Amino acid sequence: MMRIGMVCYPTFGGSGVVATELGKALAKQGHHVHFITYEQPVRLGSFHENVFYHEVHVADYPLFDYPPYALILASKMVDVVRHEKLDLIHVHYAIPHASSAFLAQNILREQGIKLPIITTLHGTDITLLGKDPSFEPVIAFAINQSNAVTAVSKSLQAETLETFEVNRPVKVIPNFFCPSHFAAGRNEAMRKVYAPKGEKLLIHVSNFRPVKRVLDVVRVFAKVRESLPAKLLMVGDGPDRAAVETLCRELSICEDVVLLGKLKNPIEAISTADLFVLPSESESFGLAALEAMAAGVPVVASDTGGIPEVVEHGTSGLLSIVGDIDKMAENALEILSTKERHDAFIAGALKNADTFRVDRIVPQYEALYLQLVQ
Ligand code: GMT
Repeated sequence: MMRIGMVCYPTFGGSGVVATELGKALAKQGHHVHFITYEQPVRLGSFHENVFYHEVHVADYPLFDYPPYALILASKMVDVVRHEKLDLIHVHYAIPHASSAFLAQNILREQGIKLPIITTLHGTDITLLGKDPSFEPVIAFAINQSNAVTAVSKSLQAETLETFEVNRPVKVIPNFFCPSHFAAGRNEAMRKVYAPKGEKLLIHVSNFRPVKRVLDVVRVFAKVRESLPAKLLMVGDGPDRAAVETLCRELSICEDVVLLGKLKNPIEAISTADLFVLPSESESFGLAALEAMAAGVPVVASDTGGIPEVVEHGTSGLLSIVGDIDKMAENALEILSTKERHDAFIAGALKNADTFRVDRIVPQYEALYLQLVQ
């Protein structure tokens, strides 16, 4: 049994979801998992054996326009490691977690306590923010100080090595899904609500940031809708939501587009759909696409970053270059063209997703932890 600290963003982002599911899976194996973050992670749920949650309280002090979260987090890590006797800390998303962990590690070393750190890179911590000169020196340093570094795809591994002078191996451990979350199958009752006349149901799930190209989702849908009765569910919220609403009005398709906002469990919504649309500008992995595949929902996505490592073109979905709306709509129509074709992609999605089952991936993290604590 190991005592593991898990540091992540508690929000709807994929990195927080991966950290939470990893922690839950490790706890089921008998390890003690201590989440350290500023809010309860959205997918943590209520009560799990061997799972503990330590909240980082950010002090509201008049001097601070920007409370120094990275420092408060480092102090909390020191406290939890000392009192819960943690064997290691696994941080998800380098900024600022890897640098806070480095600080905590050094403070603990002064006290005679060894703290191995594993940093998992998730994507925008490298591809967008990490490259920014306002973060780059600190992130490069913190990555190099971690005792082990993992990336969620080969594409992100390559980009990390191109972006930073990394002096240690970056191991690829892909993201995963838990089959038990998909056991309920297709939600026919909800399908009747959102596609009452048997329309094809397309879905998109994201944080509506520019990197997700949510306007492309709407444009692809509008083209699909010209050829067949269809509805679009959009799950999530973020900076581009208003632009989505405006575009739907301009295209006069509001009655066929439902913006559901943020959902704690998007799997229920994904499981009602016929097709998942992910036209991102860049995507280190595309956890939402994997969740769609695991629910038996084929994917139309852009051929970028780690997506082709997750969605097998021609098997679980169809990929095309970023921004090619016509091709994405054509791909969507091809998948949905006949029941036989759609069923073949559904079967392909389920088969393809199986490679990323929790029981295939989590042991890779466990093996890495064991190497570090020996
Ligand atoms: O930028 C995001 O989309 C959020 C970010 C996160 O913190 O969750 O997502 C990244 O990590 C996910 C989990 O590993 C990956 O599935 C996403 O592809 C990745 N996002 C990007 O690379 C844009």
